[in-house]
Amino acid sequence: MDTKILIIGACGQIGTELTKTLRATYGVENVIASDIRKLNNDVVNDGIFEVVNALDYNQIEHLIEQYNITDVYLMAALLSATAEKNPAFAWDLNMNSLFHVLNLAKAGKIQKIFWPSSIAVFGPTTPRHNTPQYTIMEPTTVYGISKQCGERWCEYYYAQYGVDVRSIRYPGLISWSTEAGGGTTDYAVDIYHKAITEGTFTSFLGKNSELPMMYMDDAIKATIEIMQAPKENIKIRSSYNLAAMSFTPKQIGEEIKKHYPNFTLDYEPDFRQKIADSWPASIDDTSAREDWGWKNDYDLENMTVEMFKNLKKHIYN
Ligand code: AKB
Repeated sequence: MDTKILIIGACGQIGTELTKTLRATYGVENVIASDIRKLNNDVVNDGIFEVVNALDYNQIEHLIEQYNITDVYLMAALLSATAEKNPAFAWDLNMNSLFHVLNLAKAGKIQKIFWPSSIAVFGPTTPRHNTPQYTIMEPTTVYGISKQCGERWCEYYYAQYGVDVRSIRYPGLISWSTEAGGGTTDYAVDIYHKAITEGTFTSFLGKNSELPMMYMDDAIKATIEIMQAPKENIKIRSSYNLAAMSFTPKQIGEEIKKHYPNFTLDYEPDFRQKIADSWPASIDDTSAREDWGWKNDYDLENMTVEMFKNLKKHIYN
């Protein structure tokens, strides 16, 4: 059967770029983008788009039947900072949307699921440097708790019902074309915009707060590669550690100064500092590299070149 894709949460930070790449890879007619709101953007205007509430099982089931969907990418979620402000809704959205899709696969209505996890599954008792695939996991954020529980359910549905669900633990994601969506790592997107528009930036994380990060192109590549990998190569059914680079606000500031020598940076840590302090500084992603051939293309240096090149060409031209 040909691949027919439904993306839930297609207008978000990852969904927007994922939709574009999936349409280019599988054909516009084979990718159905959906989100709770209909924006005036490329996701809505450049292909098939449906309004869908990720918490409505019947709506999702109806779309799956209408379009003969085989693969679902469930990208709808509340991220770490937003989730702390609305814990009950974050839990509801992050968990029940996953259950809907897992149950649709269990019922044989779809063949494959992609569900994103995060470095937020780790907590303050996890080894912070080169965090292993298997280690202590005691997340202290609502978002992290929902992702950790989601991972356990993914593994359970695979083991009990043979549901082909695949997942990666995204680090902080940096993109020039889409806004960050309420996370603790968002400063690393805003800093590039402010370097161009104002020449100065105030970071909501302290200067030595080191976190794992990734350029969006690498994250999209990983997402599509894990979904295209032969089933037998996917040996981990909770979620794979995934890494590309780690840096502090001070280090990204120094990289930016290579392009904008007069750029200034100061620090006013807020409630997100506590979240960042509970997460790893760097990640060991050997399993993803060995099992399905993951390899990043971007580090801090070439990502910064790409960010400024694209922001100047497409946004601030
Ligand atoms: C966040 O900061 O909440 C996200 C994440 C690391 O999952 N970017």
